[in-house]
Amino acid sequence: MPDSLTTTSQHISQPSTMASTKEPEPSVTGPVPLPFKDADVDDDAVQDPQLKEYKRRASELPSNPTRLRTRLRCYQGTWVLEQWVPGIMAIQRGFAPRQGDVIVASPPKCGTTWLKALTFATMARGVYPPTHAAHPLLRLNPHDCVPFMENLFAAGLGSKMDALPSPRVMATHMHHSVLPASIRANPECKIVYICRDPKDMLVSMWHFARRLRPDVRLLDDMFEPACDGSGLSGPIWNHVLGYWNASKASPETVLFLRYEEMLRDPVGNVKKLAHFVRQPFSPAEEEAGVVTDIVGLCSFEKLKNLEVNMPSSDVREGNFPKDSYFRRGVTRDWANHMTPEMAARLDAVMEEKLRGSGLSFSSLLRDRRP
Ligand code: PAP
Repeated sequence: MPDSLTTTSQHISQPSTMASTKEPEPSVTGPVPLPFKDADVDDDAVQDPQLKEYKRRASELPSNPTRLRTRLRCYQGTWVLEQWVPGIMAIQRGFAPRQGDVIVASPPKCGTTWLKALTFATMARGVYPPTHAAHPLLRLNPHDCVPFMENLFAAGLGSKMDALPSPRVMATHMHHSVLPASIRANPECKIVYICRDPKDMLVSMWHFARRLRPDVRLLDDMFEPACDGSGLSGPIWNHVLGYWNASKASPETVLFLRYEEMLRDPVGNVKKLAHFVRQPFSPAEEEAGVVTDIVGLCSFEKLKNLEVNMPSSDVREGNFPKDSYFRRGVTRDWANHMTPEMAARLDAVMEEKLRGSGLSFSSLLRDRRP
């Protein structure tokens, strides 16, 4: 962390001091940019017999052949990338949350990158004010500020989380039902969830997958599995419902956000987020424009045009280029790629599955992003 950034802003409401099951580092305030890459593999750790056993068990789960980079496996009723399964098993067995932890949860392609950036920028603003010339989000992709738990634990790097100062921010695509009880039944470990119209999620996922596999087809490889529940992170209705119901039962531990609403009112939603993570903006901060500065720093246009997120930047063999996380950033792009029949069918599936929950994707407002 640069020395020039270590003083805490006078205006900021600090998170309440809390006792924890695992004592946080007292001297440094999190979250901090990651001193590791969550996709880096620790060769010693992957020789760990426990991880090898998880991989063996993953290979025996029901599978769904896809044109994606790896096959999907059905684990505890959820369809996940095979490479994530050992990570999920390791999280279920050994993740030790701390009080103050914040988990960014989402199905893939629903605004994870954006929410990671907003959560990081909001929670780290005492150390890294959003207008600071050396803000980590100006030199790092948001995925390098907030670790993806499944990859980290699958690579045998879960213990690296222990070295991060509190409060920590981490991310997952796991269904709520698959989270370990240490997270699910822990009022001190907060979950910020984001979802999106499944039609836009699918179109986004299709474009993303095509960056590495141009032969992936929207209809056969994405749409049909989404409708029958066997697509990536499916059944998507269960993914959404799990967090929706949890947010209703425990609004102080699960914040349920929607991509379309975030586009419509980013400032209002960032205030909601800050309040939820116990770092509400003070009147002085609001007066000083800190909320709009955070929204601006994390905006699609700002992040997409940073050198670090350009197509050529930091592409490792077989990995997605950073610019693939910033495509269009709008709602209703599905209309450019799906037939009206496809849209009506997926809408009908979702309506039926969500009926009675109070949640619906049919009445979404049009994008009014400033
Ligand atoms: P991930 O699950 O692989 O991390 P995720 O970030 O959830 O992906 O989804 C990417 C989508 O979020 C892209 O949508 P699109 O394909 O429909 O364009 C991407 O453009 C959008 N996105 C990324 N960053 C932002 C942002 N700052 N503001 C709004 N949308 C964003």
